[in-house]
Amino acid sequence: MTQRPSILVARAIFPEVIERLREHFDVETNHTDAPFTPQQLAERLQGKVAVLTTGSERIGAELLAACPQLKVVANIAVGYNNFDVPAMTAAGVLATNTPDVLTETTADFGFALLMATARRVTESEHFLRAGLWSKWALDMFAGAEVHGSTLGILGMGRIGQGIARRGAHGFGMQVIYHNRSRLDAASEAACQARYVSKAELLKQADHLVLVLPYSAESHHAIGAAELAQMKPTATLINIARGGIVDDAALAVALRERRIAAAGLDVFEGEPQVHPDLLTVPNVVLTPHIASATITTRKAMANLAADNVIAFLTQGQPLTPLNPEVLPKVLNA
Ligand code: 8YV
Repeated sequence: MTQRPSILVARAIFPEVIERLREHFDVETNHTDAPFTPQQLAERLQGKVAVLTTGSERIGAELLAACPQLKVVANIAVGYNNFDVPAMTAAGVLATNTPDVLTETTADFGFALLMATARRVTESEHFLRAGLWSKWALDMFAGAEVHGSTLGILGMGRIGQGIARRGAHGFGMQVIYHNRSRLDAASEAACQARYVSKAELLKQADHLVLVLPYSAESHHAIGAAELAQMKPTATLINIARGGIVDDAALAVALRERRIAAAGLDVFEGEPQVHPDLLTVPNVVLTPHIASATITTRKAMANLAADNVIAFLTQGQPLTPLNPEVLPKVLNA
């Protein structure tokens, strides 16, 4: 009997997805769900041909050199800044991610965070829970208008377009966006979005939502200089990645009311959060949950599993990031 391939699932995922993987492979799981250190990950990967990862596992040249049997790394995430894709390609290791299945759920959350931030939902709840509500007042927790306002989107991929559609069609917002490349006319029309420069976006947006991938280029795309260009009444929403915003500069801008409020689902160095963000009242903070519905998280885990199964059994991954390695890996 030929030996079944061995694979690792680096974090706890849904039991039914593990069962599907076990129909094809010997599967090692992470029972405790504690993220592995780089050294533990390298040890666990000895003899494994595949691994399902999340944003907490970094895959770079050093790890790849220590794991010569590895053929495929399937990220349970659409973002893949935890991968060094050129190093994976050089090592002949396939990388996959989970696009599409989380688009609408993540756009829903982007809008939820925008509304909670603009309308001061968590700030007013903290006030109420603290027993501070003694009388109603006309201007109590008066926030910013959402309907009819100007929605700015930085990064106009699938999720950015989902947020734009919600803003334009659901809330009658004027949608402006900036992106590395301009959308085609049909896509702009579908979300009623107008392309502007980054400077115009910062200047005009009442609510600015960040949905761009993290890279060296987008590191601190929003820092003190950019925050200074925004309206003092504006809100900033980050559902993309920590590191795109300079969190220290944002905390200063929030404290000094240079912008009205922020909603953050992602942080530089998460799960650590900049201590100054924890003490300013005008920020809504959530622990990287934009794609977190059971339906969507299952779809993401299943797509990562399908990538590994389809690649290792048929040589055809569903959503490869570096398909150019396929001939090399398949002929190895
Ligand atoms: C993931 C995300 O849940 O898909 C992404 O890029 O940020 C989230 O949806 C998270 O990265 C876990 O891997």
